[in-house]
Amino acid sequence: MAILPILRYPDPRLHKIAAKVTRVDAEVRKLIKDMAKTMYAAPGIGLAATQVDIHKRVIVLDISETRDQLHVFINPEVLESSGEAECEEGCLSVPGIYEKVRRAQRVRVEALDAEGKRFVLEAEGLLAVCIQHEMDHLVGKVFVEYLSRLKQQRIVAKLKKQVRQAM
Ligand code: GNR
Ligand code: NI
Repeated sequence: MAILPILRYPDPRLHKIAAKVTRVDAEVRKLIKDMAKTMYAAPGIGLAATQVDIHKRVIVLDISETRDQLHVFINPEVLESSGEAECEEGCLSVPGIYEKVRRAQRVRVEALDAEGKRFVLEAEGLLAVCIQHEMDHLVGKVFVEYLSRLKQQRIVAKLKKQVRQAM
């Protein structure tokens, strides 16, 4: 298993559109293992393949305190969403930035699991937030794009400063 490098906003590769997985084969299962390892090491509660520069519709997620409840979503689709909720979000591709984002409160999602078996999950709360955040990554959207232009500019400046100071 490998820890993969995570792309950082405003890397243009974060805006690529992920393609549907046509077969859940050994290569996809290897990707899932590497993504899980990368997410746990970061540490984060979710990771989309886009963030590790693999443009396939694959998400891993674990919101448990114990870090032992891995969820895998391949080709996820939202069947239904309802309500509104605001949550302070962060992103491994936007390190150190936390901002409130409004999303649906509940989502019903259909996806394939790591074995390629279809399932439907009803989520609310943090799980619903995280699923929507990760599904946005798969269509090239980063959470800061919900914020004002001014806030986005400030975030880019702050991230550039972080990179400069790390050199
Ligand atoms: O680790 C993460 N925490 C988080 C907190 C609030 C809302 C969404 C998230 S997802 C994020 C990991 C990540 O960047 N996934 O794409
Ligand atoms: Ni993210």
